[in-house]
Amino acid sequence: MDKLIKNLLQGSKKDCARAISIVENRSKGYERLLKEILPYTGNSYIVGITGPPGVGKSTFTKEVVKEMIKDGYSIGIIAIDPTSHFTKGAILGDRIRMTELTSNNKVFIRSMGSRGSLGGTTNSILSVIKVLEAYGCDYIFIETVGVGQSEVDIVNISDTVAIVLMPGMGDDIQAIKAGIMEIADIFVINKADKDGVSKTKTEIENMLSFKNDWEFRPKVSLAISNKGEGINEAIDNIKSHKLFLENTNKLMNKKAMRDYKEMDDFVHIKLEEMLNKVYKQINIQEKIQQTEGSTLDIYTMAEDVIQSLKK
Ligand SMILES: Nc1nc2c(ncn2[C@@H]2O[C@H](COP(=O)(O)OP(=O)(O)OP(=O)(O)O)[C@@H](O)[C@H]2O)c(=O)[nH]1
Ligand SMILES: [Mg+2]
Repeated sequence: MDKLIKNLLQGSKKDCARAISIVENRSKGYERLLKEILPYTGNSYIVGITGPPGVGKSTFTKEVVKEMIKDGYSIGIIAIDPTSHFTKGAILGDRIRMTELTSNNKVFIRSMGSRGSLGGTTNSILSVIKVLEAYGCDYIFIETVGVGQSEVDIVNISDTVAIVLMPGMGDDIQAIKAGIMEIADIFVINKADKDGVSKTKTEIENMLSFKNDWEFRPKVSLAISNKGEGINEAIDNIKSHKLFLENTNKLMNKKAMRDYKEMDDFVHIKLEEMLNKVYKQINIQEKIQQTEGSTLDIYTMAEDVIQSLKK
């Protein structure tokens, strides 16, 4: 473990991958690992990339990352995979269209299931972010599908949320309007080579003008990601939102919220562990099965469980 931590902090990709697996699966030693890397965390800027399926989120992210590594930044990419809890690294690069980045030393790519690999209620993404921070990522990009319905709550995780859309999504925009207004910091209309770009842009601008007391009015830009066009403008927009957060002390608040959430996740994990122990001790399953037929006083039973938890 000492060696793993040392190598992780020195930028070993292999050990970063191992450390992520440990915290993701909450395997033996994960708490110690997180505690020891804590002093080296908190320095990454988190960008959430979200939007409907197939609009080009991965292609866009890949192009943004390609530009940013030219400027010397180290980047982490987490793709939240809603379909599978276990996506093997080998097919990941293909699936999220980032094959050409996987061998780059400045880029670390990882896919995660949306509900945590243990199938529990808490997702370990905040702990995975900590590992990537310790690894030395300047920016961490998190790609999720869908807006407002994703199990991983991208707003509470990200410093900047970029919503990617494509032309001809009028109805979709209507459907997700409320959600979008709440969470978007920048908009990217990708596939600007397709018909209907200006209509979609007008729709978004109109939607934004319903509100006139923006602290930071989301900027809307166009991109043709598969040709690498419009990428620098989107990066500028991300950076101008970052500057806004820094100048208004809001960046610190976001980090504090993430810390609170991670702490709360840990409390829940610990409580769940304790609860499972108590259930085992008092043979709860058996008790419930034995009383088959008669009315079970589940309320008193629940109170007994809580009492046992307190012991
Ligand atoms: N015409 C056009 N096609 C694009 C553009 N950007 C991406 N594509 C294509 O759109 C398809 C989907 O791109 P992805 O990047 O996988 O989209 P995604 O939003 O990440 O998809 P999911 O993760 O499955 O939701 C691919 O075939 C891309 O090559 C673009 O600007 N114009
Ligand atoms: Mg994708």
